[in-house]
Amino acid sequence: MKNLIFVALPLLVAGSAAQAKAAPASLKWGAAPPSLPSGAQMAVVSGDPTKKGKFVVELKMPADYAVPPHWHPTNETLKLLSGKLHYAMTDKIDMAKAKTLTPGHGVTMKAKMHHWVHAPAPATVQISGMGPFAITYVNPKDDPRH
Ligand SMILES: [Cu+2]
Repeated sequence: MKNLIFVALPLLVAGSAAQAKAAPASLKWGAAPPSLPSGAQMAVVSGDPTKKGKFVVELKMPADYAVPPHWHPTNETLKLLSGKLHYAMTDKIDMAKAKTLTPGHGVTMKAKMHHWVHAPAPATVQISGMGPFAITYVNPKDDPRH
């Protein structure tokens, strides 16, 4: 019995350390950059999306939030952390062509590939790629910076 306790304790410690790494408690949330439609919150997990190099951010989208058709100069990898996310690689938002991500699942949008996303209910998505993060809207009228 004594031996079992000595074996179990380090496992517990290792387990909680891994959990802390997966879900940083100290994320600093703020309004998403003006290149994204207003209403979303963003937090940097690692790196700096405005600089050269690898970055990871999380984006919290409210219900019925969409990022209209757009593309990036580099690959963008999305991983859904919570909620539900519709997406497709088309030039117009077309729910009939949408695929659905559920938590734990992801997709990589290749550089320059046109795509859009829509959250029917509040969703949190992890976005990773190589900075600097840039976004060009297929239809300039969709660009919230304009
Ligand atoms: Cu994108």
